[in-house]
Amino acid sequence: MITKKFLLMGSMAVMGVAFISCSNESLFDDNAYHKQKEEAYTSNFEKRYGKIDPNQTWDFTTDTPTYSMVSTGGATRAAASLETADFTCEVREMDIQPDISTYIAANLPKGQNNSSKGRKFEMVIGENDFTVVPLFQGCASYYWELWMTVEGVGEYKIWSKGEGLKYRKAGTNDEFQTVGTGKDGMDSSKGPFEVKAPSYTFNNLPTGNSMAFSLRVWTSYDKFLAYEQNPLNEANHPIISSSVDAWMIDLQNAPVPVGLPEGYSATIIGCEDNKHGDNDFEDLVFMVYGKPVPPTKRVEKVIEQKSKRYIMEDLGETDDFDFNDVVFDIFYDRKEITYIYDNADATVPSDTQTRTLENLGVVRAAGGTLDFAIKIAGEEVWVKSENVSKTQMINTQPGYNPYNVMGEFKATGYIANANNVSVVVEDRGSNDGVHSIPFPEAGVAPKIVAVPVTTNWMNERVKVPTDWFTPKPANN
Ligand SMILES: [Ca+2]
Ligand SMILES: [Ca+2]
Ligand SMILES: [Ca+2]
Repeated sequence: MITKKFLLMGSMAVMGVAFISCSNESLFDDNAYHKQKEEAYTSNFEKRYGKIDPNQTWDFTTDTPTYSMVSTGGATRAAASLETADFTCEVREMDIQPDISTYIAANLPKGQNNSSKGRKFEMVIGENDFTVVPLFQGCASYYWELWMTVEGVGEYKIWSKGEGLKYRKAGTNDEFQTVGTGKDGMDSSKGPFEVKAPSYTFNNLPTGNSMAFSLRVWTSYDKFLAYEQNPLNEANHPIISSSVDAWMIDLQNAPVPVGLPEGYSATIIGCEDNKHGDNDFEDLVFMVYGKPVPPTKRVEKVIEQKSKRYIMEDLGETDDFDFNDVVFDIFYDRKEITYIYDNADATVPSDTQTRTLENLGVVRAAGGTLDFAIKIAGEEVWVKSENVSKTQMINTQPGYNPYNVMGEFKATGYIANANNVSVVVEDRGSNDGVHSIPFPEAGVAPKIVAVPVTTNWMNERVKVPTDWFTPKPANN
């Protein structure tokens, strides 16, 4: 949510100037004042970097796209159910032997990052039936449902947290205890356990189609109830934690469970329920089995994007030229590309899907002591004083973090060729108002320049080196 507070205060300050100047004999001309500051800046800039070539432009970036693996999983999406297919699902109860909880205790220790134990995946539906069985439910305060998404069919809810799942310490005659919908899950360090679990056997799903799993996660059971009452309210929508977004992994070294009938194989899947979570992948562990189990496909997602870094001199100190008073990156022409492979070892994808993403701005540093607002296409998108103290210099001291994220904003309307960015800065004096710094025209002393995002900005009060601004010959 962007507020307009900053600019309102700015215009009030300008009104203050007008009032004071009217009541004063010496007429104070705001434009003249800023013009004088501009001239002083140009003069200081040329003293430092030499005479500016009238053809010199200030965008030093190239147009090369970059690729990066998608690291974040479930974006919040609208939950929709399409139970239109004529497949069948038979529910039974299944006894799970203690070998599974022994495996989980050894391989998915609670609270450890276990993401290297498996991979994100899809499955391919075969001609035979297959069965989904929840095996283990860790202790977690979130509430979730296990869903299946089948290409060409839709989404189908398989199971909800706690439903029909019972366990007891192995080798005892204790009563089986139920697992609830809250924190009262199974603690793998207190096992091994014998488990009675519901099993869901699917028949007649379309052979050859892709299938993926997801958890729909609500931060509490109350949130889920709010969703049930008002599913149209976006605030009640679940987070989607999916097997194609690496929130569920097919465990690579898992055993075939003791007691599966002859000839059957199984894939055991660990789930993480929280995108800011511990990645222990033991919040839910379930298996898919069949004769054979539906084969797993490898899925990879990458983001292709172009980028520019804008670094800025805020006119606070006209002889400073560290160009780190505002540093932000814009990622544009963004696409998420999903590569789908026939099997885990394939090197050539059998299918790709592309989704267009919104332009993204990331604020990296703010090495000035004046308040400022970043504008994209004339829209205010980020204000320093709404996020940190305006006088604080952030991430510009030696050893600063070049990947720091001070803030993010949607860069809707950004046009890379036009460099339609500007920064509105509060002036030094309390009555000086604000002034807007656009991306500079060719040949003027720049206060903003665009550089590749791989270019590091200056440490505090270190001038940008002269060769950055060496005049370049005019186009051809
Ligand atoms: Ca977890
Ligand atoms: Ca500066
Ligand atoms: Ca600075």
